[in-house]
Amino acid sequence: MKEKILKCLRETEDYVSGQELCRMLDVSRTAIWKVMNQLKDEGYVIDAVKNKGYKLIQTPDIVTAEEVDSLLETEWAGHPVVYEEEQESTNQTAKMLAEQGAFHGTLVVAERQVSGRGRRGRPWHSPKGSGIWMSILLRPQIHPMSASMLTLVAAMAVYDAISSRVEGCAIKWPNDIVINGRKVCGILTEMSSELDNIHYVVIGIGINVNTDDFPEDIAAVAASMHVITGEYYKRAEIIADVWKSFEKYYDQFLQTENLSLMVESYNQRLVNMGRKVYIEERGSQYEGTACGIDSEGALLVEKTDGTRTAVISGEVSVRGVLGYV
Ligand code: BT5
Repeated sequence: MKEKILKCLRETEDYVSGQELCRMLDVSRTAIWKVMNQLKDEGYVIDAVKNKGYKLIQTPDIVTAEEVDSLLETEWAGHPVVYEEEQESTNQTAKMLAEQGAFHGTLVVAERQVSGRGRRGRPWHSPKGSGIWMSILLRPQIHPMSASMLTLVAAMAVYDAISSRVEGCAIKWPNDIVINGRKVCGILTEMSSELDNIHYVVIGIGINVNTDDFPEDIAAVAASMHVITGEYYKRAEIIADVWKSFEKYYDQFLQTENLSLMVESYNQRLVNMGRKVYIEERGSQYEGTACGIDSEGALLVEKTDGTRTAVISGEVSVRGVLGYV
């Protein structure tokens, strides 16, 4: 009921009468009054005027299920939203829910992760109150070999949401979003499958939104949207934008089971494009020039001897010759 009331307050410019809310939601005035008080406790500023009703004046920067749900404009992505303030890792929670039979589209959101993870178990800094730490559960009817492309599909969606607020944003293949060469977002895709059948895929997304400072070990590579622009952002609005875009790109991906419908746009957003990159792959290292991705999501690299190779994401690290990008 809380998210329905929030949605209604959001969609109405003027005051919404208590009576109308009662009628719409088929509940008592006392029930409405209680929810209004809960919302105020959570930081919403609501003006209540006798004989006029309620008007939403200001919303807090929180990522509760009700806040996110009242902003989502998606058909399936983010339905339902599962919020728990503190979690080990939202990927972990999403995998657990998947094992219990949760639906395609279930979105897990945390305010803080105690044990956020990147690829190969690397730690992901996920402090309270400043970032977006979320994971979506997907049950795609695709070949397991195609699943790694979903990281790139998610990167397209996150790029849309960040670049509509901050200039200078780019994708660093395969799983980062960078601004001015610093990492603002990382994506971790995990899968449970048989050889030819996917049980589920979990895409975890971490975005540094309002983070002020970073621990020493990542301070040189990491940044937040706030550090770059000086602005503060409402995280739930960004979450809603990410999943709206994601549905669009996911549809395009399913049409062809590859990235051919977005490859051009992806390459325009690619920070590595035309740049020297240093590749570390299964014990071997080489340099080359990145020439964009192919429709399967592999990074095409021209080696110094002129030969071209397609680097598949996974057990590979790509960085700039002189540093992170
Ligand atoms: C990633 O791994 O970039 C994937 C990160 C995915 C995080 C999300 S948050 C929600 C969900 N739940 C999880 O537990 N994970 C996902 P990788 O490419 O391996 O990069 C990891 C490296 O990024 C670390 O070794 C650090 O150097 C750096 N790093 C750690 N925390 C960071 C942060 N907050 N911002 C920028 N860089 C960070």
